[in-house]
Amino acid sequence: MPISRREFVAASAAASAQAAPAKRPNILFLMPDQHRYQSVGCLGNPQVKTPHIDRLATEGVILDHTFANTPVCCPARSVLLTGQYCHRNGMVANDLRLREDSVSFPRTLREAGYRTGFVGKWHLDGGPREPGYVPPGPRRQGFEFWAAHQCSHRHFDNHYFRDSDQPIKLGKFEAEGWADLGVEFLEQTRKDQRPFYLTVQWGPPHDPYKAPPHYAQQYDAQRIAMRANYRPLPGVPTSREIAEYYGMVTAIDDQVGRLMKTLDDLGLRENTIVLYSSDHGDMLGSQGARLKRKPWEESIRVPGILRWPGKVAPASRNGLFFTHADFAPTLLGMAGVPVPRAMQGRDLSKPIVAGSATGPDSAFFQIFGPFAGDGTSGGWRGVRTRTHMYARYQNQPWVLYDLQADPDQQHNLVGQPGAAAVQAKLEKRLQQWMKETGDSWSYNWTHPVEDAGRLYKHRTFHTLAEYMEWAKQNPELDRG
Ligand SMILES: [Ca+2]
Repeated sequence: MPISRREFVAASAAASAQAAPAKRPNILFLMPDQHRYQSVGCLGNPQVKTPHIDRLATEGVILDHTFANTPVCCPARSVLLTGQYCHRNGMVANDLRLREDSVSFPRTLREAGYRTGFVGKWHLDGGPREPGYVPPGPRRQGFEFWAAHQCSHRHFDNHYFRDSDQPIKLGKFEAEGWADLGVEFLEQTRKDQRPFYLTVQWGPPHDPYKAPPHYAQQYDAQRIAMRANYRPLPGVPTSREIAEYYGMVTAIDDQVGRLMKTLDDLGLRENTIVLYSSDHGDMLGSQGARLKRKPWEESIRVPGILRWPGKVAPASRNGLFFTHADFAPTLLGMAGVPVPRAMQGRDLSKPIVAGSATGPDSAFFQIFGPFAGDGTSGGWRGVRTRTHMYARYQNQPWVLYDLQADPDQQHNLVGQPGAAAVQAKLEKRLQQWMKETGDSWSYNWTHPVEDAGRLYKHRTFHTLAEYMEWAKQNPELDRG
């Protein structure tokens, strides 16, 4: 039977009064690629089988307003790592290289005595994605243990690197293969007593939409209930592909269970913070759209489930806005490690532990340029409050939704007389976000740099300006 928050706090206080000074908590951050909020059992979709993630939620807190500020891969990962918005850390386009001197919370944790480990898809190194080796040193941004690939979508046939440029076959579907390496890192705690930060960053359920048969067979495409805003336009995923996506989610879920069991077996459960989230969602045909970079819930909203035994009340829910920019400062706050001043996000560890929703009044979103590959026509900025979502291009407002009356975002209120007052208010809040974070429309770009791999196929760039200069000098190569 669930205990009340009051009983829980009283019991924890009594326990901590007798305890010796606590060792810093370990942190385990689990992050599949492209796992949207709407495709988790405990987050309101009973069609998707996620028993282990659901259990994590009953043992911890659901942070159900967790959002990706820039809902696309490299930018999102850069925000998570640096606690800075993309225009500040430089990762305004997919496949740039994150500056080697970036502020990075794994580096901060390492300096504070943590053992740090990265397993999975890195995607912060820019340049050609294959073979995918990132050498030891500053390009690893503070990670000590390394078993990773820069970026590959070969989920059944991936390879990885440790500290040499010799590729090692993963030999399994990524869900299990990367988890094997996570287990290896965790088992090293038997010999290494330092507190740790480990992150396992899976490629699935990112497309291609294909799960191992055992998982795919758990879903009947004929019986998938499509979201109310699903529109079967050409090129969007079918129910068959959504069934495969769910299969990949369940494959990840099994490995979440395995990693949780490993924590238990090693006696690490009590002093380990576990956070489950994703870099962005997947439209999967909602709004007739595919993939991400969109201002709609299926793209921006991601799972946020955090377990911290004795600190965060089990089976609780907290609706505070928790965006990617807040992850690094919040985890540092939980670890008791000072947050570097260069970070822009907020340390929300106190309200999360207190079960309070006091925090930012809204979430801020930025996309800086077009990508024909998923139908994104250009850069936009957005703000989401508890009641509304608003986004605009530089030259005109784009979408405005009343999320209470229209949670599926099917009635765009932009420019409607009845919505003028709320639109003006959101416009003002958006401008405030841009000003507060140092953003400006001048960070946008229009050249199709993200299409056909232009930005990474031939060489590595840290900035758009560097790339544009190269493209001018090499027009024959810059055809994608
Ligand atoms: Ca991604």
